[in-house]
Amino acid sequence: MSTEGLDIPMTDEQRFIFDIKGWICIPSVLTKNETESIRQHIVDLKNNAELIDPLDRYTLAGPAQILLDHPVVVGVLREILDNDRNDDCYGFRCENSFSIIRTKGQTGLSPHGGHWHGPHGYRVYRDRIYSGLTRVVWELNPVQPGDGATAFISGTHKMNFSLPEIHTQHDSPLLETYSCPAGSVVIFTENTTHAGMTWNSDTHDRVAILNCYNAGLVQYHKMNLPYSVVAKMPPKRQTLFRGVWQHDFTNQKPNNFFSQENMAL
Ligand SMILES: O=C(O)CCC(=O)C(=O)O
Repeated sequence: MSTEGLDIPMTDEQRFIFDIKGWICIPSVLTKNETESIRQHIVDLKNNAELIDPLDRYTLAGPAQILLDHPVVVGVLREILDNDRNDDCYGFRCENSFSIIRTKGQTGLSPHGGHWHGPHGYRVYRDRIYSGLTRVVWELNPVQPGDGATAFISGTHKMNFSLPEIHTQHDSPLLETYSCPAGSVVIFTENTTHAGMTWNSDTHDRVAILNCYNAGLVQYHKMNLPYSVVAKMPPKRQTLFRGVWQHDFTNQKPNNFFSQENMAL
């Protein structure tokens, strides 16, 4: 079913789980066709990039562009990062995107996480989550139990003591992960300790896109994205890449638009 134009708010259960664990998995978000074309885009980026239009040679472009403000992700990010500034401008911003193609035996980073106290940190204030630096993982192939996708030490986004050395390794018994069909999404605050586990599937690679978001007035990653890539997007999606400031008092202008001059660095 196409979800274009739909408003899909975060559910109370999703909010509860996100707050207690620091991450949620929402299964079967994409259609089969969407999943297949986006997975092919990621595989082509790796193997045949020269055949792709240069402006689409990004993990957030081409068919993967729709993931940036997929209604399921927007519904969650509005609740945990920022509400829309108005009907035409998102409150949160996108600030990084990369993909993973992981074959059997390949491993990602060992357990790490931000645990920041500043604007990138996780907090709850007056019934509202402020997730800080937030990652959205799109699994484009099935993840079966034991395959080994991203794993988390749930609850560490609110931990009060340093992570013991023993839990900074991939064999920490506290790491927990998910299984899900292709086309599912996992959203986590980067304050939760997380790791890229060894991929174990005999039948297929792990193929995933990992997009990163933040509240409107904070930036962690330097984006280095050409203007022409963003210019190909619909206007509201472009506002995910606007500059990081609130109000221009000289010109009496709030920051609720994207332009070549108003693009995050
Ligand atoms: O490789 C993975 O599955 C996790 C990616 C990761 O560690 C990160 O986004 O910081």
